[in-house]
Amino acid sequence: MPKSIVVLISGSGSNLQAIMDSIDSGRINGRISAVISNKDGVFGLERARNAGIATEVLDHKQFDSRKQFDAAMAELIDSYAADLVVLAGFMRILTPEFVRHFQGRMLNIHPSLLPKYKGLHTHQRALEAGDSQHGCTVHFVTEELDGGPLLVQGAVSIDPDDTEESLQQKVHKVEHQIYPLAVEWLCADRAKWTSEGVILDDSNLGERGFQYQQN
Ligand code: NHR
Ligand code: GAR
Repeated sequence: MPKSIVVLISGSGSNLQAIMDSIDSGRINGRISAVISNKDGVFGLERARNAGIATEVLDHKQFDSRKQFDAAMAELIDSYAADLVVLAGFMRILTPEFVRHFQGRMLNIHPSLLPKYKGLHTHQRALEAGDSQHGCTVHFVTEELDGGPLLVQGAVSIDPDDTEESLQQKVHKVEHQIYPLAVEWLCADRAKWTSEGVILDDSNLGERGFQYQQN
């Protein structure tokens, strides 16, 4: 059975698009049951509608607390019988209750080589630190912000003339390669998070996850 995937977004949804394209090409054994945004009017919603995918807007400002917002969102996601929840540029921190409910079946893509630069403004921070490398990481979501077990990461080099924008563009390109790959592995039951760590096929990936080489 193809897996039911629910994608959470807050913005342009280019990672959502990369996953939709990979489904269309037959690489991912799954279907996107719904795209949920906490912001109305974002381009990611249009991408989903253009592809005939159900969309939902759940505006966090309409709720009295994070807890209530997350409870409503969990219920909405469950109504689509999600096997996998994919955070694709989703910008609201999730409560422990929410995270526990989807533990082991919720992924996030973060624009840094975790465990470096958890949180926001990662490109700027990598540049200011004078790093020679930067990148992105797909990880399982846990209560610890950007702190869950790593599944796959892809690196890019930082060149002397890179700016925040140029670096962000380079990282985005790799995001669009590694996120569909991670979703493919989970939908094929090839990857999972166990008490031993993150497993791909029969090998334990270790602390840093699979190291993707851009071609
Ligand atoms: N929630 C949990 N519990 N654990 C994670 O690992 C999460 C998460 C929610 C989102 C994505 C994350 C990222 O990849 C993510 C991972 C938003 C913020 C943030 O500070 C930080 C990290 C991430 C997403 N959000 C502000 C807030 O108050 C709002 C910022 C805004 O709206 O622009 O929620 O980087
Ligand atoms: C991506 O670069 C993703 O790594 C980042 O937001 C962008 C979303 O782009 N995520 C975060 O910063 C999470 N806090 P997209 O909407 O085009 O996929």
